[in-house]
Amino acid sequence: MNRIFGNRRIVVMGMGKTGMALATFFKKTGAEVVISDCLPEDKLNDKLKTLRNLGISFETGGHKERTFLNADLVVMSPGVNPQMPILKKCESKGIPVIGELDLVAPLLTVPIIAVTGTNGKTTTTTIIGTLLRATGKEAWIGGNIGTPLVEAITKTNIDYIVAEVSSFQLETSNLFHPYVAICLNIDQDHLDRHSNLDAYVESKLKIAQNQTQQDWFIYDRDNPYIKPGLIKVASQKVSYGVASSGQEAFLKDGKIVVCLNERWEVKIEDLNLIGEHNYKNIMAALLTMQVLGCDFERIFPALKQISPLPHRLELVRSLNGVKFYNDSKATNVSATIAALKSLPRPVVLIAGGLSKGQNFLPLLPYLKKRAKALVLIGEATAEMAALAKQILPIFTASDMDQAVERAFELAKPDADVLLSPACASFDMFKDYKERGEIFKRAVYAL
Ligand code: UMA
Repeated sequence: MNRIFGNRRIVVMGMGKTGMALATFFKKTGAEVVISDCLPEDKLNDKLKTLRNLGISFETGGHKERTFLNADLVVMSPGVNPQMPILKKCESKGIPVIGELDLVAPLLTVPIIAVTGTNGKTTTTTIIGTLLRATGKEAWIGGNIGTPLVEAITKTNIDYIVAEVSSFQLETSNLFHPYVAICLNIDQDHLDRHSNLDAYVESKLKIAQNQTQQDWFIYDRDNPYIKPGLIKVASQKVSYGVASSGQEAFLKDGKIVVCLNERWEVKIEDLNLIGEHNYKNIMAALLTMQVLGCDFERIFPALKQISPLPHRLELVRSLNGVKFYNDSKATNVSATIAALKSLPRPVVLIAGGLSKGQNFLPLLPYLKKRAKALVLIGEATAEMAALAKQILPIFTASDMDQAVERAFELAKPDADVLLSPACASFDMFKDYKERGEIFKRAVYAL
């Protein structure tokens, strides 16, 4: 590693989780590293303390041209838009600008199982990692799920890397090459970063761009956006979906059936995860297990134990016959539709936040069928209210406490309360986790 990076001047862009991990990695290789962030110093105090302790140079309050044009290599965090003029200028001067995936691709030597898709990435990545561990394999689980992939480079004695990868990471990747690539589903999201839906779909399908006949591509055959891109996928394609017409995974008579190499059947009543979207996530995971030649006898007990991750259709509490579900991770329309389809009773839906340029129209038929009322919070309130007001009663709330109190009153006695915002959280909260925690606190305060 020293030979590759030692004495080279590397600029890392962004002081988030990825940037901090990248800078730490480069420092250890002996490179001359500078980490640059657009935020002012007083917003980065903890990070700066860490960087000082590690002896890593930094700049704050903007990305200075002199710093960047003096570099031998620039590595971006996923949240950085690769179209930024300063990056284009670096490229025009012959300075390579890469993302995290292309940094790690040549340095990782164990097979990679990579999971992308609009929704369900974290759940599926976790299921695959958990099931692999249940079969005695050493699986490193990380990526967009929260532990930057660069940290896997220094791990030893691992059999597989199970990585969640986002469209932001894939957009800037040219070298990333997973052995098993999984594309769960694609629907509109992040249209504030990707120029349009086609560009978003294209980024997602880059997960398979370097795969060959020796590799595997597992995908949701029910998803209309994946199909047109399949022609470009060179690896062995395996699909899953709700209905069966002789394919390798499907739902039948209350069972998940997976039959790529051998026939595995799992009764959905044996599972803690609910909803068709979760059964499909499980199909993708079980297909991966069959590709890797794992033993069902060891997988099945572990699968039965898997529970929803926090903030994903998480049952918080039951009060006076009303159940409260926290689905704060639903940051786009299709995730909220999946939640509405999954719950058995009508709901009062708490939604809203930052729209990210989405079209909310596809929500309407599900609101009509499954929701008793809608309580709106955040910046998208007016837009969502204008669309839904013909269909169901609409209320607005200025904060989460008010939203929960109002929803509880409206839900009694025959409905449940679901927080599933269909929007990002950053207008009112630090992230979806904080939004979910504040919701839970409000529910327990009732
Ligand atoms: N920044 C700049 N210049 C810019 C843009 C950002 O300096 O032009 C700085 C910000 O001021 C901030 C830092 O960059 O200090 C943030 O970097 P980042 O947005 O890349 O965030 P990280 O903390 O590195 O987290 C990233 C992923 N975030 C995004 O892709 C936005 C995390 O996914 C991921 O867990 C982490 O790397 C580890 O791999 C989060 C996410 O929301 C959960 N992902 C999106 C999603 O899942 O939908 C894609």
